[in-house]
Amino acid sequence: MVAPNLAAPDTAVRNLLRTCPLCEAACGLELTVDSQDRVTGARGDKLDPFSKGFVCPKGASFGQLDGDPDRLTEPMVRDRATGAWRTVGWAEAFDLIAARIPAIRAEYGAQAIALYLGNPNAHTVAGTLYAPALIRALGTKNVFSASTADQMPKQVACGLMFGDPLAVPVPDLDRTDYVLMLGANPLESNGSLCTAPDFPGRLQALRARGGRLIVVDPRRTRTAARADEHLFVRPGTDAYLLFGIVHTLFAEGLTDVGIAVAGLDEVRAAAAEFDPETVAARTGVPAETVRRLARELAAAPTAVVYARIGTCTAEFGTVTQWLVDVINVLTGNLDTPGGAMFATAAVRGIVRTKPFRPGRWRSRVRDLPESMGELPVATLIDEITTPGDGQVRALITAAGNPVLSAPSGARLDAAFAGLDFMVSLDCYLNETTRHADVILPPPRPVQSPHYDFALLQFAVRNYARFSPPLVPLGDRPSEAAVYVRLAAAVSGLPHNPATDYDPLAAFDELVLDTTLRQAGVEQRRHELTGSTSTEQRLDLMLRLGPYGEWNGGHLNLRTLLDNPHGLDLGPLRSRLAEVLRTASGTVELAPAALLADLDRLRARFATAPAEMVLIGRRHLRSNNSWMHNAPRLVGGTNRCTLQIHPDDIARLGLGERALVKSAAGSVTVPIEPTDSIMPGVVSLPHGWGHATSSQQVARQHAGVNANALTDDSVLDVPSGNAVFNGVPVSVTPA
Ligand SMILES: Nc1nc2c(c(=O)[nH]1)N[C@H]1C(S)=C(S)[C@@H](COP(=O)(O)OP(=O)(O)OC[C@H]3O[C@@H](n4cnc5c(=O)[nH]c(N)nc54)[C@H](O)[C@@H]3O)O[C@H]1N2
Ligand SMILES: Nc1nc2c(c(=O)[nH]1)N[C@H]1C(S)=C(S)[C@@H](COP(=O)(O)OP(=O)(O)OC[C@H]3O[C@@H](n4cnc5c(=O)[nH]c(N)nc54)[C@H](O)[C@@H]3O)O[C@H]1N2
Ligand code: SF4
Ligand SMILES: [Mo]
Repeated sequence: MVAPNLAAPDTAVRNLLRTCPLCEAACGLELTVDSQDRVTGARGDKLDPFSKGFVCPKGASFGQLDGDPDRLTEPMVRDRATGAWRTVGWAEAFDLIAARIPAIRAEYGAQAIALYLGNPNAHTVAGTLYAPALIRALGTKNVFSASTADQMPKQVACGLMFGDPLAVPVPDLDRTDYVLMLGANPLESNGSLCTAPDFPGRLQALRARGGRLIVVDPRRTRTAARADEHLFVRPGTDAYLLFGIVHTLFAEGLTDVGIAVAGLDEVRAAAAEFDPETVAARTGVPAETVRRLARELAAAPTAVVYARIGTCTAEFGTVTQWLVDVINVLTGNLDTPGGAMFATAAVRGIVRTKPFRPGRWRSRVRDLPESMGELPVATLIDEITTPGDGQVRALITAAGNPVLSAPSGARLDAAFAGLDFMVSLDCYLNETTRHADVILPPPRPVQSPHYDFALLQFAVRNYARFSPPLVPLGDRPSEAAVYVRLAAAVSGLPHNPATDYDPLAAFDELVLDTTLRQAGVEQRRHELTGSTSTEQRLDLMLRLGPYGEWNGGHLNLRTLLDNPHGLDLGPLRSRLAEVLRTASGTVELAPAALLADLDRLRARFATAPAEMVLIGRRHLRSNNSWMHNAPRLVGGTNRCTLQIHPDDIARLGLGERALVKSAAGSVTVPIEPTDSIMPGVVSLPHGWGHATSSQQVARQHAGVNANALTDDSVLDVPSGNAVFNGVPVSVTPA
């Protein structure tokens, strides 16, 4: 054995900068990369003007996630007869797909092929810029994504109120005096639809400057424990609570609407029946508290209501999200500093000319409405298992794990086994991708470029940062190239590169041409820079954006490359007139589609609440289903347990494990007694249930699939969103 020469420094070790792609906070990271291109360390980038050195345990484990030995490095093909996997070359993998998908479409039509796009697509350049090419190529209405298991209620509510589902106002965290937060736990999640690195620090700063934080949650979470006040609320009843606040604002003459709105009288009328006394019995929040919240929101110099996943993935998700912004409007806090504001990202989102309209088409089996080009993921199972014209026979999943994340997860597991053909674009062989015929692995994050096209639209401060790939790709295709080649393969177009043909560059050239022409700047094509066609597209979008060089500003790709720690673009600014796309040209305070959902809300009010309901939970060292394979992130408090109040344990005579049953299924799970949860409520984290995964570490901490319990037959009607919180269950000794 040769002793390592410790005296000679490894000159190939370098510190490199990159945005963290692991959650919505978009923190700057400083990575240590060794001579073998392995990431051996990750710290917060102190010079990032937005995250200022903040890092969480996931970001600090970037190296373990990036270098996970279970990550797939080559395409995998499954032999259907034996179930055995073999690795194949890229050309062969795409040839196989090209041989099957077009044939299935020719025989059964375009609807026979479904697409599911998972959450990490929101965190990759490939998912944002190139997944749309695959959607277009497939031409199917059966497009599903994690959005209808997540934020679609917010987008539908904003679409109806502001005319644009991407116009989502965010709390102006750094300037507000008062935050009423419902169904969010940013101390664990670091926030969502609110890009705010070091969310915990920002909340601490709010309180330090004399502001107040009120948290409404059925659990006393870490966020609640740090708030000025925590209010326990019965799961699924936030709409009643918010209506109680709206009622009080009108009843006590506390409204102060400083902007042009339509529908004020209709909102007042809708809130009339939900007086604080009436709603208190249902929500568990006393009437006097509801009144006080209304008065405090109205009296605070600036205030904002912010509600997230606990209120979105609930039976009245869209109505709740609507009421959040109704209150922001009624208290004069929409589009004003310290209130709920719209970010001005350096790259524009999709520019919409007509008002948002949901339900342009409907799902085949359950007749559920499309929103933003997608059908509710809760009905993917029905489309696969219900025979008839248009039945889904082939599926492509990209960066998604619906077996663990969709409401019908456990049933999807069985349904996927019955598909004629399945392709997964994914870095792991896991609970979902094990059903694929072909798995196409993306490169490691450190080999991929990063720009937060989506998340910076929801940032609490205007900011931009670009990270080029830090480690060469070698002979693997980028994830962008995989998307484009997949799109070509399913279309029967040339999908493999040749000496004179690069599918990715050809696609980008087309996009560049079209965009240049539409913007009337074809003659400036030569000014674009970028070492890849993807970078040239980013350069063009930056130049045409609100701060862009071709738009009276200074920003282009070069500016971002010259500022590798990121660029601060200033505090949020009022810009409602720019974002509004409603027919009336004003904020629609009482959209007909939402008023129409109130009958359902009233009907639920008239029925007795379930005795015991299930809610979800997130842990700091976890992210949905796919980070349980990093040894640093599993174990300790990050475990799949059922949180339950000691009174319920005594009442139900529970021991160490419990059998939890819902209308959809059952699981047996260890219980975790805690008085931080309301009696009558139990909480189970999602993303577990790894018994069938090929991820070695995850399998040792398998846990159970919470989505064996969530019921795909119950939906938030206006958005079709899945319901994960407030699921009626029974809990008995196991
Ligand atoms: N019960 C319950 N269910 C829930 C929720 C809940 O609160 N409770 N939350 C919902 C929410 S908010 C969400 S967002 C969804 C998430 O739903 P999904 O997106 O379906 O689930 P993830 O666990 O995020 O799966 C991500 C997949 O992408 C792969 N992956 C990771 N990085 C990359 C990459 O860079 N490229 C590619 N191609 N693949 C990658 C991983 O291996 C994994 O298979 O779950 C939803 N499900
Ligand atoms: N560490 C970690 N970070 C993550 C993720 C993760 O899995 N782990 N996932 C990422 C993703 S995809 C998302 S979408 C975001 C989500 O980010 P958040 O919205 O902050 O999500 P959670 O941390 O699940 O917090 C939701 C809270 O809602 C509460 N709740 C449940 N039901 C109700 C209800 O009916 N009413 C009210 N008022 N509260 C309720 C729960 O007790 C919980 O505390 O987090 C992201 N960040
Ligand atoms: S908070 Fe999110 S973005 Fe920041 S380091 Fe953690 S995982 Fe990464
Ligand atoms: Mo999410």
